Amino acid sequence: MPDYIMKLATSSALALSLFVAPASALEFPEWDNDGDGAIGEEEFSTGFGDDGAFGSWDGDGDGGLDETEFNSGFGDRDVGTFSEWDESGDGLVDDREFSSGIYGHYDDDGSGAIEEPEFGDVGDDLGDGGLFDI
Ligand SMILES: [Ca+2]
Ligand SMILES: [Ca+2]
Ligand SMILES: [Ca+2]
Ligand SMILES: [Ca+2]
Repeated sequence: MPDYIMKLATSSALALSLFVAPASALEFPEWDNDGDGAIGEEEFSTGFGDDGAFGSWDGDGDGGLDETEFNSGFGDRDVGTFSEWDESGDGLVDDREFSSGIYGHYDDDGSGAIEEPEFGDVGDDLGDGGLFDI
């Protein structure tokens, strides 16, 4: 291949790469580890890592959200009632109940998985400091 074509190819590849947006943490395919077109509960919590709101909402650090912590965390978001989230009924939403509650909240159609359109809502709720930090 003549030199000038090589140069052209190289420089246009460079130019192209400038237009490719950096990978965002909210790219659906990156969360869908097994590529089945849906985000399972495990993939979901992996995606969030430690970014969940749970720790910062647990004001007294007892490892669970009582009703006051729960309500002040969600504010006036429509996520259902505290008792729906507290599956064990012990008056605290622990981290497991929290993540399954969050998951169920986004699984709009109750299919047991978060598909790409549902995933869009996750992005809408994700602030700079993590989920619901807006
Ligand atoms: Ca998957
Ligand atoms: Ca607490
Ligand atoms: Ca509980
Ligand atoms: Ca679903």
